Amino acid sequence: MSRHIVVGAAQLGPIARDESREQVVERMLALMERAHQRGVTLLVFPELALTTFFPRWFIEDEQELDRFYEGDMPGPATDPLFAAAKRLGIGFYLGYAERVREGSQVRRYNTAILVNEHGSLVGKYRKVHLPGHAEHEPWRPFQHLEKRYFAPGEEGFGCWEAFGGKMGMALCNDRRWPETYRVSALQGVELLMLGYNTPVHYPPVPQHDHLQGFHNHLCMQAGAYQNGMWVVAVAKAGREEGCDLLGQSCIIAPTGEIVAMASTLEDELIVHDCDLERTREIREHIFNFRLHRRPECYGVLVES
Ligand code: CDT
Repeated sequence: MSRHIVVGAAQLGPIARDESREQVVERMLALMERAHQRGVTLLVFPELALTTFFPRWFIEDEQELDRFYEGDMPGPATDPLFAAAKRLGIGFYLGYAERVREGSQVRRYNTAILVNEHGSLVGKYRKVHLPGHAEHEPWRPFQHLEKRYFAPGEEGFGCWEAFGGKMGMALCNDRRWPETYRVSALQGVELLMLGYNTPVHYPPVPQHDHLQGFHNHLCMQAGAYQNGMWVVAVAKAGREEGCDLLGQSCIIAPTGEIVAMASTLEDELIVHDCDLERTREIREHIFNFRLHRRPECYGVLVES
C-alpha cells in the first residue's frame, strides 16, 4: 500500500527591504505555476516569506515596523495566492509576520499557515522557539530581534489532517530542537513543513559559521529519522540586504535521507513524490513508540 503526495519546496532568493508584497507574491505565483506543471499538490514556502528578514534591524518607529506584518490573511496582496491554490488545485504552507488585536492589545507572532487545494485555511502555527535577543545590541553586524518583534506561540505544535495524511508545521529555529519533532510525531504527524531564514554568520559564536549547512541538515535528518516522518525544509536564501542567508532547502525521507535539495541561492523549486506510508518503516520497527518508548524515565524533560 502507498499514499503518495507530490510535495514541492519553493525556496525564495533574497527579498529587498523595499520590495513590495505584490512583487514577492508575483515570484511566489511563478513558483506555484511551475510546481503545478510538475504535479505538485502541496507547496512549502519559507518563514517570513512575504518580506525581507526584518528582525535584522532595530526599528523604533512602530509604523515602520508594522509595514512588515499582515493584519488580514488573506489580505489584498496575498489573496492571489489563495486564488491560485484554488485554480491550480495546489495547497501551500506560508510563513509570515502576523499582527493581531487581542482585546485592547496588539500581539505580533511569527506564524505559518496551511492552506488546502481549495484555497481554504486548514491550520495556523505560531513559532514556539524564538531565537535571538530583545534589546538593541549595536556590537552585532546585524541584529536578530525575534524576541523583540514576536510573542512566543502558546498553542504549541499541532497535527492537521489534510492532503490524505497528517501534517505538522514548525518554523526555523524550531528545527534545531528535538522536542519539535517528538511532540509532532506523538500526535501522529507524518510530514513536517518548516520554513527558515538562517544567517550564515552567527555573531555570538562565529567559529561555527562554516558549520551552518551541516547543522541545518544534521538536526532535520536526525529529527526525521528518530520520529519516522517526512521533513520539508525551505529557505529564504542568498545575500539579502548585505546579510548571507543559508540555502540548501531540502526534502528528507523518514529514513533521514535527503531525497531532494536546492542547489542555488535563488527562487528555486525542488519536488519529491512522498509516500506517507514510508513512515511505517520506522514507526512500526526501530522507533515503535508504543513498544519501545519509556516515558516514565523521561520525566525531567518536562519538569525542568
Ligand atoms: N529565523 C531563525 O529562527 N533563525 C535562526 C538563526 C539562528 S539564532 C540567531 C535559526 O535557528 O536558523
